[in-house]
Amino acid sequence: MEGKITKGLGGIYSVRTSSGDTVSASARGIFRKAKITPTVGDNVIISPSGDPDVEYVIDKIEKRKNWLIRPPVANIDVLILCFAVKDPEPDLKLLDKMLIICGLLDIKPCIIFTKCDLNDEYGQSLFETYKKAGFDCFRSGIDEDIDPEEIIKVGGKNAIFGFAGPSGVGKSTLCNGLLEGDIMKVGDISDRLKRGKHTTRHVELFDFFGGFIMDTPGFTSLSLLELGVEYKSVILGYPEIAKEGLNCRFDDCRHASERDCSVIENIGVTIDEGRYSRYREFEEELYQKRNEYTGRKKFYYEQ
Ligand SMILES: Nc1nc2c(ncn2[C@@H]2O[C@H](COP(=O)(O)OP(=O)(O)OP(=O)(O)O)[C@@H](O)[C@H]2O)c(=O)[nH]1
Ligand SMILES: [Mg+2]
Ligand SMILES: [Zn+2]
Repeated sequence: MEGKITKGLGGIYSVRTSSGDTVSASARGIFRKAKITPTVGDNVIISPSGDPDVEYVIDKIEKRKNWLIRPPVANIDVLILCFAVKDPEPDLKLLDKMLIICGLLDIKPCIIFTKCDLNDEYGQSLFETYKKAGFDCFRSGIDEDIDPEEIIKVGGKNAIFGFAGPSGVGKSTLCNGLLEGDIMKVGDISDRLKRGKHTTRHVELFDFFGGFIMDTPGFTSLSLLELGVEYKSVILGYPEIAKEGLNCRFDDCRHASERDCSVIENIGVTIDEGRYSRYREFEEELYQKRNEYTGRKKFYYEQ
C-alpha cells in the first residue's frame, strides 16, 4: 500500500495512505543497515506487520526529490524561512545559508520576517532588502496576518511547504494561522495543529490546500562546510550578485578585489552591503577549505 509519512516519533511513523487513512508503521531493519532514516515527507510502501501495536511496516522509501537534516524533512517544494525582527534577533547569516541550500537543492525559498510589531522599521528594511535581491518575501506580526493564498502562489496548490528557522520566531504560530485561513478544506480538526506556546519537538505534516505544510522544530546553526557546499555554490543564495556579476570584466570574477568588478562597484546600489559581506565571508571560507570537502551526501539523498 502506498502512503506518505506525516509524523515520526521514537521509531514509530504515522503514514497517510492513498485511501486517506492514517496508520502507524515501523521501519524494516534494512533501512537502519543502509543508514536511511524514514523522514516526514517520504513517500513509502507499507504492508501489514502482524503486530497489533504497530500495524504496518515500511517496506520501501521512494526516491526523494530532496532531503534536509535541518529541518529534518524530505520532498519539500517550498521552504518558508522564518526570521523574527526581534526576540530572537534575526541571524542573517543563517538566513543566507538557508538560501544557498535552497538554491543547491532546487527548493523554492519564501522568506517571512515575523514579529514586525516589535520593530516595524527593521522589518520593513529587511523585507525590502530581500525582495530587491529577488526573493518572495512577506512580513507578519501580531496584527499582520499572511493570506494563505499568497503563500500558495509561491509553490502552487499541490506543493509541499516546510517551515524552517530558529526557535521562537513564530513558525508554529504562522503555520496555525495559515491552516485556519485555508478555508478550502474543512478537514479533520483533530488532525490540525493545536494551539499553545510550546517548543515544537518534531516535524509534523498537515493538509494544506491540495498539498501539505510541515511545522518543524527550530535550529540555530548550520555549517556549509559540513554539508559539503562548495565555494562556487555560494552564489546560488545570491541571485542579485549573480546577475550583477555578468557585467564583471572577468568571467571567473570572485567579486573580491578584481579589476572592473561590477558587483563591488554596485555595493549600496543594486547590491546590499550586508548581503555582499556575507557572500564574501562564506565564499572565502569555503574557498580556503576547498580541499576538505566531506561531500554532499549529508544533505543530498542519493539512492
Ligand atoms: N510579538 C509577537 N510575538 C509572536 C509573533 N508570532 C509568534 N509570537 C510569539 O513568539 C513565541 C514563539 O512562537 P512559536 O510559534 O511557538 O515559535 P516557533 O518558531 O514555532 O518556535 P519553536 O517551535 O521552538 O521552533 C510565542 O510566545 C508566540 O506567541 C508575532 O508576530 N509577534
Ligand atoms: Mg514551533
Ligand atoms: Zn565581480
